[in-house]
Amino acid sequence: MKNHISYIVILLYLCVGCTPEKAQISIPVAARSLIPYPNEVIPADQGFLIDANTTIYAGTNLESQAIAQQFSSRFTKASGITLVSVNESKLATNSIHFVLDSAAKEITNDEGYLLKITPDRMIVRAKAMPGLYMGLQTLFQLLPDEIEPDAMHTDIVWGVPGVTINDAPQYAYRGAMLDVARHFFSVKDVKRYIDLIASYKINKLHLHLTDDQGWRIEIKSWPKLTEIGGTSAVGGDQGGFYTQAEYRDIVAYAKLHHITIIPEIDMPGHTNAALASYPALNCDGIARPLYTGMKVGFSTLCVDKELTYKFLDDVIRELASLTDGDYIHLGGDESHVTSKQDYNVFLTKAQAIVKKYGKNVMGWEDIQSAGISDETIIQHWTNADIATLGAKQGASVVLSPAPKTYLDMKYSKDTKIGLTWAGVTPIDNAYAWNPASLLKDVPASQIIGIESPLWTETVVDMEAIEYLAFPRLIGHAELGWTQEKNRSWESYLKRLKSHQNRLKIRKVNYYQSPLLE
Ligand code: TNX
Repeated sequence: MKNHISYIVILLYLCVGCTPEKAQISIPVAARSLIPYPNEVIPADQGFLIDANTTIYAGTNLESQAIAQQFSSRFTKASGITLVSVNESKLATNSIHFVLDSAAKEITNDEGYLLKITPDRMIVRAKAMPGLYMGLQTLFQLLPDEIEPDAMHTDIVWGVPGVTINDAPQYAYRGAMLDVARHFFSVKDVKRYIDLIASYKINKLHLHLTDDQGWRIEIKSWPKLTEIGGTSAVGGDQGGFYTQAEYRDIVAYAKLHHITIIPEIDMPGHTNAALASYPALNCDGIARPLYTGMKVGFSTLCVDKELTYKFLDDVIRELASLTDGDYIHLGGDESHVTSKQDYNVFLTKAQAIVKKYGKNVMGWEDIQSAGISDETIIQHWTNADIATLGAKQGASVVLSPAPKTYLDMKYSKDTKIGLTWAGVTPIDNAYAWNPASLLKDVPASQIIGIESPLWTETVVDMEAIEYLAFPRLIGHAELGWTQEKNRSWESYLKRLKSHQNRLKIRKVNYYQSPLLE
């Protein structure tokens, strides 16, 4: 492993006339790999050294105190040094500050932040909590790699480059999607995924909760959905589901990481697990057998039955009560055995139910045919013309073009897991595209972000999730956050190469692409 520390100039000397015994440190900011790259990075000569006398300030605001606490506890775990925490805002030297300032004029966005590192202090300033959290992630990236959890290193000089960073995201929606239906993943796995994606400022986690192969969320008024439909998975592998308490735990954990969970109940197709659980949901009243294959497009809810809408109402009511975000995802893809007319009737009714429970609709681009409102988010995955028709109705668009963002596509033909229907996606291909110009006839203002789906037909455990997601998802995080003028494959590749060390420390089973050699 190449050690990039070797080219960092660290000057440690005692500064005459400064705070007694505080050493000075000089580290070029370029020696730290910032991903996603911030809007504005102004390097300074002298940096900050965290030592046993460093104090940490978060004012009287409980939320910013919680951010300071996150910094301290991770720092203590990594260094063995306990930072003294002070809840008043005195600008002492040798101090770290987390400042929530709703009047800060230089910060234009709730997720934006200012970070200033001088020899005397490090200040992260934001006008809202999401910005303070995003600034914290950047601060971690400015510390030595050993700040990554979980081992303790007592021999590290905890130097931070001198720099002023003024940052804010390009897109409000920066998402990852995990398909927990084809294979089920435990709460622990989902939390690990949340930990990892939060570091790259991803702020949405879309959970694909139901599909032909499994129903993964407890619905108390329809218990057989999980008692029966929760038991299967692709390949006859073990099924599973989240109780509502477990799901709430995921939502709360995500919230701590400033990530909103977007739940998806895919319909009217991709519903075999529900059709196997309740015979009455089928038009012929006969339960379908559980399905463990990988084909898509063979199932449909019964559009003409009143019971279908009672079912939907119950499912969406319960799901809405578990959802703290504004959106419920209705799927709507690949309903190949539903007639076009039935599909549109069904989705019109389903959208009204989502509205009735106070949420907005998100759906795959296909749902536009039913008529959608301008509060809808459509997710582009395969057909630019269809997505464009959705945008023409005023909807916002999240981009998940399969050849670029589908994390289940193989890296190369030799990749052992994954699919190839949208091609193979090496790491440069996943990065090198511009969200603003992907859909020629959609105004840039309607593109609200990008999302990277990980479908799990071939993905059976956390190692496999990490292998397919990393490092491609890191590149997508940069596409979602960083302005185009600050992005280039060359710059990103250089940063990613040295960032690998952090993935290793975190024991992420990432794909060591030949491009990283
Ligand atoms: C297409 S993307 C699907 C999924 C599959 C995926 C596999 C979409 C809306 N539908 O049902 O799992 O391809 O890559």
